[in-house]
Amino acid sequence: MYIKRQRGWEIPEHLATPEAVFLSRRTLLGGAAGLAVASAFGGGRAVAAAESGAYPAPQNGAYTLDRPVTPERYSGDYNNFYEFGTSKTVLPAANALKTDPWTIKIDGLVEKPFEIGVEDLIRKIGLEERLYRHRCVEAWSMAVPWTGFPLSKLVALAKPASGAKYVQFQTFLDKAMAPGQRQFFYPWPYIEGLTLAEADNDLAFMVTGVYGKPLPNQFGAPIRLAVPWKYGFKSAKSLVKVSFVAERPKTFWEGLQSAEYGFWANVNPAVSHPRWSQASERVLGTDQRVPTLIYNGYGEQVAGLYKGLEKERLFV
Ligand SMILES: Nc1nc2c(c(=O)[nH]1)N[C@H]1C(S)=C(S)[C@@H](COP(=O)(O)O)O[C@H]1N2
Ligand SMILES: [Mo]
Repeated sequence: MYIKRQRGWEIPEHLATPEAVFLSRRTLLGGAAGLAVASAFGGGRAVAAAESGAYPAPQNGAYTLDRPVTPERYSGDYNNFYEFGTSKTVLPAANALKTDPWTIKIDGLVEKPFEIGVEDLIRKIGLEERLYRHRCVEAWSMAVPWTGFPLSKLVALAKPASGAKYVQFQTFLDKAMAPGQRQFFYPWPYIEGLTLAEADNDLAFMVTGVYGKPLPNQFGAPIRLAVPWKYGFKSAKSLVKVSFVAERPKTFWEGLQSAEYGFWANVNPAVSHPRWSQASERVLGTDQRVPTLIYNGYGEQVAGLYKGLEKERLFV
């Protein structure tokens, strides 16, 4: 058992039984420790982008929720960010993430590769707020007000060549900053990918803020992806590179355990993870389970993307 827990690809199993952990954390939050955790949310990171005057951004009313927004005291203290550890409490470790300055590279099959500072990118494209659901493959979920811009706007800026079929997302690689990256058995850096058509879907969102302010580190500052119709692991954090490529990227989770974490990873309550059901989800900050919806409730916007791909393993 001990060895199993040391292996990255076994860790999701123990994370997939978060009830005990979650309940004990709630007990903690009721006490003095909760105050300490809550006050840590302010963080130093908010300062730089707050100066840019970009937050809070106007809300795009097209993206509404069927449930309340998850309070930050729950979503901000229950994160997956393996670069900073495999527990859900990565907030203290993520303080080590240095996000200013931060540039992102756009390369691969594009008209002309470039590198741009996140602040410049924000100024160029502009920001909006959207209320999105988020469904982790471990069967917990939240609803959050992300601030960012449609990924399609970045695609337009990149001007992909005709041979580009996929978009690959890469997280930073810095062992000195991120203790989790010293764990050699993980295939760092964290890589994710979408088809170009998925990237161009209006729901695919590049996120630079949450709760009306720049992203606190543990959410994947200063820029991450949100792909709300797919399991949460597709939404890669702290991105340094977006590459336009001809072949399907080999993702971090496929590298660890391809039998359990596929490329498409669309949310589907009818297709169980090999080790647990996906039929329902626990909503962070509540003791309730709610039914999980196909494409996490976004089928109207995205189901069309998968016409003709029925033979693929679309659902984890
Ligand atoms: N770089 C990186 N991105 C990542 C992860 C990670 O460990 N590293 N975890 C993923 C998973 S499994 C989930 S559920 C979401 C969690 O996002 P949140 O902490 O904002 O809730 O981030 C995703 N993006
Ligand atoms: Mo996840």
